[in-house]
Amino acid sequence: MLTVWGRADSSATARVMWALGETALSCKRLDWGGRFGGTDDPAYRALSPHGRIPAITRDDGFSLWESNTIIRWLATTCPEAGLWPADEAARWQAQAWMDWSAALGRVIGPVRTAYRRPIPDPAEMTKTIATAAETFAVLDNQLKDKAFVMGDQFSVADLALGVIVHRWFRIPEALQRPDLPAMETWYGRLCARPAYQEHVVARVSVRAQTLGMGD
Ligand SMILES: N[C@@H](CCC(=O)N[C@@H](CS)C(=O)NCC(=O)O)C(=O)O
Repeated sequence: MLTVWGRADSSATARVMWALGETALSCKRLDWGGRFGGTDDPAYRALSPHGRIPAITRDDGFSLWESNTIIRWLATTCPEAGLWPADEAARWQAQAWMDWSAALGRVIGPVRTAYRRPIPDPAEMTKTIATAAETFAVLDNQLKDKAFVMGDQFSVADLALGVIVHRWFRIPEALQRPDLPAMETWYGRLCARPAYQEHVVARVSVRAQTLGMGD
């Protein structure tokens, strides 16, 4: 049995739970990190050296940390799920998109900080959204003539990027985020996947949204 250590509303945990939902592997998840604590426990640090969530463990002692690495492991452990492109070029391009996902993470953070301030500064919101849009436009361009990041086949690249893009579409519409139509169409395709609905849409940024912050 596989165990995922991480609270369900963490974006990195949601990414792994979504990936698991795309495979036939069963798992249990332990609430860990954030308000649940536990990340400084020495036993947890042995699993996750940086004390971050998620980590996974298997009953035979195997363990892993870093969500994108866990996704790579899952994709190669469950080849029948078809998440790991068979073609060599597509496989390595997918790795590049996975690594590049960190660039999206870096630009969406300041946007969220700006619009969640008790008294938001309109100039800060406009500037951070414009900066983020330049980076998100790179993904929009990649998706222009494709169903998924690597083409027709859903893959690890979509798994690495889909949670961060969910955060983009959580930016309140009133803040006039620029249109990125190919990315929006792709986001619609992700939203049609049950595992994405269950582990990402229903979990990530839900709390702030119910507070009316549109997060
Ligand atoms: N690059 C790491 C990032 C891990 C990370 O920063 N996780 C956040 C949650 S999304 C965390 O552990 N925050 C502290 C906490 O929840 O206690 C990964 O993808 O696994």
